[in-house]
Amino acid sequence: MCRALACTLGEPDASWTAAWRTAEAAAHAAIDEALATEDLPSEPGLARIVLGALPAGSSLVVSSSMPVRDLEWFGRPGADVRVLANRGANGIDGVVSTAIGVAVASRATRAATAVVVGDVALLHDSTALVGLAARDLDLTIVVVDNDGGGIFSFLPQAEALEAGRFEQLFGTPHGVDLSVLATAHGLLTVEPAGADDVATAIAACAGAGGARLVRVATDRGANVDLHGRIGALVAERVGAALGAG
Ligand SMILES: Cc1ncc(C[n+]2csc(CCOP(=O)(O)OP(=O)(O)O)c2C)c(N)n1
Ligand SMILES: [Mg+2]
Repeated sequence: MCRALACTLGEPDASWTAAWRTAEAAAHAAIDEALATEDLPSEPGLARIVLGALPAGSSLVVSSSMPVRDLEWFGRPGADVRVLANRGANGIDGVVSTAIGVAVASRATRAATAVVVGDVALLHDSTALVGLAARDLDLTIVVVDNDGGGIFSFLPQAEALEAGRFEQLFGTPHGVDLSVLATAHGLLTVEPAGADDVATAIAACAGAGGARLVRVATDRGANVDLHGRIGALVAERVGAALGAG
């Protein structure tokens, strides 16, 4: 169909393509600029660096909810990493199991596997951790721990409900110490303290062999604000770049 369309439509309009490239470059520069002042680990910041932190030839599984959205919005393109996702039966089920399956399938080539998963999705599939440490796998579990379902803070009910009721029904904080959970299953764990430490931690784990957990602690409210700031700066810079072009 694409070939047929190309024949019918003829040569693409070079200025149209160039405008998209200009917008893309302006958006990437704006994302970098907005993240440059973030000292603490952030969800967009993690999405921005994760592909580049993995060894070439790795696989990355991204969980439903915010991880897959953040990777699409903020991930820096160009890395030699295979990206996979599994919606499961309902969205956040079976994410760790999926990553273990990918790691098993990658064993023959010794390629590393990583998964970026939310805290609720990890807890939903925590029985996948049973016996994991004893398996000959290269798997890095990067858990974005915002103590609940961060995606719901972007939805209208975050404003419409009284805060306590929203937390009870949507935020669902659980207070589980995920590093202790991983340690209980014999996994090595690391908790990067600063924004710049996240890439270092992932790079140190991926390809090192074994199953490891990197816990990236974030805040649901601050995450909504940061998404808003990045979006506003991207809109401003893309508008300016296209207006100027
Ligand atoms: C099996 C299943 N149960 C519940 C849901 C509804 N749901 C969608 S996103 C979400 C919260 C996920 O939280 P987390 O994994 O921590 O990711 P975050 O939203 O914080 O990025 C829930 C409960 C679902 N999609 N699938
Ligand atoms: Mg969460």
